[in-house]
Amino acid sequence: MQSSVKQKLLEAFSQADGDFVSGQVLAEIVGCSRTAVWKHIETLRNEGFQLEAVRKKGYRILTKPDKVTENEVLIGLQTNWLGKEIVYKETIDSTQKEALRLAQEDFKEGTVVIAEEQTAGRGRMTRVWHSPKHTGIWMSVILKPPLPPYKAPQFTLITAVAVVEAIMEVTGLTPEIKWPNDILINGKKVTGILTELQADADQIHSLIIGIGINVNQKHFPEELEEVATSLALETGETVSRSRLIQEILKNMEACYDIYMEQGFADIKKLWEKYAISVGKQITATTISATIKGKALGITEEGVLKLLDEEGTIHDIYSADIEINKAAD
Ligand code: BTX
Repeated sequence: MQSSVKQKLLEAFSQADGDFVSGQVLAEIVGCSRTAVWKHIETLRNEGFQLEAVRKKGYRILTKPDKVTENEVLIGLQTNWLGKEIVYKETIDSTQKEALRLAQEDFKEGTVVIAEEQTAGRGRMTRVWHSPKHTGIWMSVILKPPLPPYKAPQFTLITAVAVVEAIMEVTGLTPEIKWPNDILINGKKVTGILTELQADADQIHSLIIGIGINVNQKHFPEELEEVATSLALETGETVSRSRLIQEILKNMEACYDIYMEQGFADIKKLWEKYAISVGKQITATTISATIKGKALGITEEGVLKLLDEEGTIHDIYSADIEINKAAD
């Protein structure tokens, strides 16, 4: 089935909100015969959708599979441009790698790569990101903002705000942001964000924003047990991954649009509201040094300001942050 046909069918079901849509209406929306509609419905069934067909009433969706296929994400997606093109893979090495490749192939801004499993998921500085099958959200978003490269770190912060608000909305949990790219619940990491860019000296060509969320894992490998958690472990319930993806994309689009129209100020306020490190005594480990001090906040560019014990203020562009126990 062509993706545009799928999209039209799923949008029609989404608008019907659980009610029947007649075969005739579907045929008109898609621009094909009623027999062709029936064939498309069969394809959706093969993907795990449960669809009821009743004579003289038409079709309606009963349940969606807990998968994160393009159809799963498209039905009910409330965005104007973000996520309208979904590239779905059952297994992939890294969605970052694939998104980078697609961005070079001129795929549109707003394209999202989603996988059920990553065999070589990566964090910052070639660290490994554990991405087991069917339990998490492993996705990369392609953005092409017409901005200079120094603005790129702001997108990690925009994404963190969008993800925190989506998790709050879908689960009722209250996650916190640890600068620059971790989202924690009860002190354990539930989400990592990785922003990579292709740019020349003056302008970003594409930003690839990788988002990894532990959703329904019940166990972690030994080395992560102490540091990682999942939404299911925190709520005691299974969480719909597709619903969470939809919420993230909706929030990301809204934050991006605000940012492009009004600048970073409003996003910065939200980020600071959710951040745990601001005002705390922290240790920042950068590639070249370890600095202890008080986190004063972030700048308009998303740079962390750190006041050390000698009274010097450091600009931290990238680091691992530890919040010291003796916080003031
Ligand atoms: P990071 O470098 O801040 O964090 C990586 C560290 O986090 C690892 O060294 C490990 O200690 C820990 N870790 C690894 N896997 C997990 C996990 N599932 N949950 C909690 N902690 C973990 C963070 O990098 C950025 C991660 C981005 C991941 C996304 S997934 C989609 C996209 N594709 C891809 O390859 N990466 C991104």
